[in-house]
Amino acid sequence: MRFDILTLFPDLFSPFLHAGVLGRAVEKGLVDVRMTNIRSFARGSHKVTDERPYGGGNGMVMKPGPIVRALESIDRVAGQSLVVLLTPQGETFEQSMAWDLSRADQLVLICCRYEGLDERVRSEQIDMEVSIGDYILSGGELGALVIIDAVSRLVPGVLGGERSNLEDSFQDGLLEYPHYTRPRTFRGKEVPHILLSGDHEKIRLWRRTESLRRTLERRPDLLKKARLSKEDKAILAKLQGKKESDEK
Ligand code: J9Q
Repeated sequence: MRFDILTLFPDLFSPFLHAGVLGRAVEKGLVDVRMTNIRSFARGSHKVTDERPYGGGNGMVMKPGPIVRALESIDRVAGQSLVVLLTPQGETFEQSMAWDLSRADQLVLICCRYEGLDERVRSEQIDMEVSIGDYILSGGELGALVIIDAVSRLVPGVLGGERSNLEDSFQDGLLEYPHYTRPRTFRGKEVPHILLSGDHEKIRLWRRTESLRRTLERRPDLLKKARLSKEDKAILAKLQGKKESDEK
């Protein structure tokens, strides 16, 4: 999987690309990340990359020239190559989009700064616009890192044997159950006794129930898309009954 990042701040990326799972994937050559500094494609002695907007108003707009020349300098690999713009106006990034993007051979990620990109670049050169969520950032760099991290984990070989069921299915779209490890008693609090029972069926049922309970309490929106078995629906019905009586 090849990522090309177009940015005015190439120095922001390095530690993320060289630590942990992603760092190992880069080392192994499973993921290739290249950086292009948009400023290198600006002209004149001042290397200006932004300009005041036509029509007036606050803020600056990224000049079309440097971005387009930077984009034209990228060598496009064979197969599916997508140019992605990080922008608050894009489709919201989520795990299903990470899976879709992981099928590409190359993602060219454009990190804009300032108020945004000249509209003529956006409409002509961009395949896809992506937002990482509804908050205001200083630029697209954190979005590019989020995409690289989430997508790389789905590239075959990157997680080796350690791909958890969690990520294969996003736990069927549910939140994770609570986890415990040694010691058995920590500051007076015990591990739930079922987890020490050795009864694998009971443990499975407990974990599934806690997963559903958490999702119902914290992220009921996820239940609409979740893949639920008959057993899940029965557990949920029970939990919902309880929840209603708790609220009374
Ligand atoms: C470029 N706020 O915000 C959420 N996803 C992306 C962004 C963003 C931003 C400003 C500039 C991207």
